[in-house]
Amino acid sequence: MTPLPVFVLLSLVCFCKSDDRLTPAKPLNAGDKLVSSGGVFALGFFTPANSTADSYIGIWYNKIPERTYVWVANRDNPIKNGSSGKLVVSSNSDLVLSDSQGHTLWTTTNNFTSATTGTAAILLDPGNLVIRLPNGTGIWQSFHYPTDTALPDMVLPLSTNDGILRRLVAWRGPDDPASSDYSMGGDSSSDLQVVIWNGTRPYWRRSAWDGSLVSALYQSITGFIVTETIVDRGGELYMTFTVSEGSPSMRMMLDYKGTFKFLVWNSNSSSWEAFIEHPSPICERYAYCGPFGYCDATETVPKCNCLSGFEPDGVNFSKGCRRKEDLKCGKDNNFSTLRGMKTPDKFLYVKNRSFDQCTEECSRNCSCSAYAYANLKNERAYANLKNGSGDADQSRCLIWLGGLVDTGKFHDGGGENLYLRLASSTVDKESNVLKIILPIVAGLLILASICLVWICKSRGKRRIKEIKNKHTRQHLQNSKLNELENESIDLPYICFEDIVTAIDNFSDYKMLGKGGFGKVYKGLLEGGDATRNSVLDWLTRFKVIKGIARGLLYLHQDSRLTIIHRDLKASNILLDAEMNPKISDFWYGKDI
Ligand SMILES: *[C@@H]1O[C@H](CO)[C@@H](O)[C@H](O)[C@H]1NC(C)=O
Ligand SMILES: *[C@@H]1O[C@H](CO)[C@@H](O)[C@H](O)[C@H]1NC(C)=O
Ligand SMILES: *[C@@H]1O[C@H](CO)[C@@H](O)[C@H](O)[C@H]1NC(C)=O
Ligand SMILES: *[C@@H]1O[C@H](CO)[C@@H](O)[C@H](O)[C@H]1NC(C)=O
Ligand SMILES: *[C@@H]1O[C@H](CO)[C@@H](O)[C@H](O)[C@H]1NC(C)=O
Ligand SMILES: *[C@@H]1O[C@H](CO)[C@@H](O)[C@H](O)[C@H]1NC(C)=O
Ligand SMILES: *[C@@H]1O[C@H](CO)[C@@H](O)[C@H](O)[C@H]1NC(C)=O
Ligand SMILES: *[C@@H]1O[C@H](CO)[C@@H](O)[C@H](O)[C@H]1NC(C)=O
Ligand SMILES: *[C@@H]1O[C@H](CO)[C@@H](O)[C@H](O)[C@H]1NC(C)=O
Ligand SMILES: *[C@@H]1O[C@H](CO)[C@@H](O)[C@H](O)[C@H]1NC(C)=O
Ligand SMILES: CC(=O)N[C@H]1CO[C@H](CO)[C@@H](O)[C@@H]1O
Repeated sequence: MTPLPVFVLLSLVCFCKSDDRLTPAKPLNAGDKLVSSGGVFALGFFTPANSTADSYIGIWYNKIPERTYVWVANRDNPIKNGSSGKLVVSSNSDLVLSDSQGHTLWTTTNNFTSATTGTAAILLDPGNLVIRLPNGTGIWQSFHYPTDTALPDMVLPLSTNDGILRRLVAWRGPDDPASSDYSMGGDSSSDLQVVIWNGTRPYWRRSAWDGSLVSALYQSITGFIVTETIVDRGGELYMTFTVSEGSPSMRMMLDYKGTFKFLVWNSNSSSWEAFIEHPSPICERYAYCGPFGYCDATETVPKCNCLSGFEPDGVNFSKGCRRKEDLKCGKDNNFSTLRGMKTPDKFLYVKNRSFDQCTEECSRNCSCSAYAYANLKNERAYANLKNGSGDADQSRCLIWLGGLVDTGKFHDGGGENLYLRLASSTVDKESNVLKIILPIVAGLLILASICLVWICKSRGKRRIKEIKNKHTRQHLQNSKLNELENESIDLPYICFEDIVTAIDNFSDYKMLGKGGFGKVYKGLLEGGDATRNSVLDWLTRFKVIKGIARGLLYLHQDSRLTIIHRDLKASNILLDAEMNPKISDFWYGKDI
């Protein structure tokens, strides 16, 4: 008779101290809950606010007063009618939820038939419920079966190689955990992009992965950092995010309206605050601006615009944009470089191509309207590759045949170069003039400066000779001579390393364009530019104008080559540090 009270007492002790695990001997009954060892998350039965008597098994934040569910086991099969459910670890190492009539409402499908009496289901502090065999091997985890929420360090595969669809699927309503039509996950046709689906139709799409690991970064005044990344594990892409130590609770979720949100818990206001939302603004919705239109986030109020070389087709963007000038197949086409773009959808992913081969791939096919290129194996990605794909192809050549839909322009320096095919004349009219002319001008300038240096040097040397002759008996210091020799060069000397630094080692995103004479990059020398762009008072302007006139007179009359400029305009006038104008971009031809 005596052992029984002791047993009852023991099990009472067990329940008073919230446990973090279930075992075959200890099921979870209505009213019980598991609490992770650090007290961060809790798992138990719940009935949503404003709902009927249906109840569910879920995981929620244990310390946050506003009840927030991050995972629901039986979202599409609730425990009906106030019946009391029961969650047990079965003899074949599965979690099984059943109602009071004994109907199975939800179960995992491990079906381990070997003897596994010591199996336990444990709720961990990151919010992950895992099933572990007695020897510690994990055989199932809730992080692999997300509902509408992703937590830090949870990994969402963008491809579905194992046949299991892992998407965030939104709740049907604020109080209804059932699966709705909105889901978010990898686009199985390419594995390169994340899409929010409304049923089978895309509702929002992220730009195709370009190899950069950090696609979003948030830093608040309190200094915590969250990085949302895509991880390449041997050719398979995963999306995940991490937060810095000591940061408040954060989660990524798809709400019942189909909006993707990145939320942080503000303990001061005791509420969740969204710091990233998609689609937002409205023109970010999938294909909202029509073919060849794009959502321009660089505008104060983001709105649809047409890609360069295109004009609206009709009064609004419902039909997108049409070419200002039709393409003639095979000849007379050029590519215009659009920077900071979200790559359009419906691309063809051509494997194993260099940049030039990718250009060629698009040039030679008349129906190709654009291309974009990235090297997925950039340094950061490479350093983070887990069992990197070795020599596997890391090029990402995307080409578009036909219309460009769902394009955008980012306001924050994100995005990549999109090379858009246009009729040559359109390209010229648009922006390419500078790109073609600049290298020529640069070449001419270099030639001119070499001549100048040579002339000055020989003059200087002659002068030095004269001085030497004149003052043969005078004691002339060597230093004076050197000074004279140096004085004759009035051009700034810039070493190659500085140029490499200024243009980020010939980085693609510093490239303005490509012309017949080579590539043109935009660079800022250390300590250069951007301080004087507001000092153009009228006196300075007048000085500039006079300088230009003087320069023109020289070109037209006084120069030995008698040059006619033919393209004098503001963008061809360069200013030096003293605001002296320099005329650039002139031609010398025998025919004029
Ligand atoms: C329940 O519904 C009422 C009215 O529809 C609403 O005002 C209230 O905020 C809801 N409560 C919760 C917790 O959603
Ligand atoms: C729910 O309970 C009510 C009364 O208790 C009963 O009439 C009804 O059939 C039950 N519904 C289900 C689905 O079990
Ligand atoms: C579990 O495995 C056994 C033997 O492999 C099989 O007979 C049984 O149908 C399986 N049960 C489930 C629920 O899959
Ligand atoms: C643990 O046990 C399972 C089943 O008995 C076995 O498959 C697995 O290899 C074991 N793991 C380790 C680390 O021993
Ligand atoms: C999602 O699709 C349904 C029809 O399939 C439509 O009624 C609804 O407006 C769509 N939602 C959004 C946000 O566009
Ligand atoms: C909460 O309030 C404290 C004190 O006013 C402030 O230092 C802290 O930055 C606030 N935290 C947030 C997340 O606003
Ligand atoms: C765009 O214009 C078409 C034709 O004029 C019209 O039917 C459609 O409703 C308009 N769409 C919007 C969003 O204004
Ligand atoms: C362009 O490429 C597509 C896809 O590879 C192909 O179907 C089409 O025939 C090509 N067109 C030409 C003119 O080469
Ligand atoms: C993969 O990584 C693990 C640990 O990082 C290492 O032990 C293993 O050798 C790697 N495999 C390959 C094929 O590189
Ligand atoms: C890529 O193409 C080169 C030839 O251009 C070939 O040698 C190499 O094997 C290819 N790599 C892959 C991964 O297909
Ligand atoms: C700058 C540039 O790429 N120009 C090319 C424009 O297209 C014509 C004809 O295809 C080419 O000859 C030019 O080189």
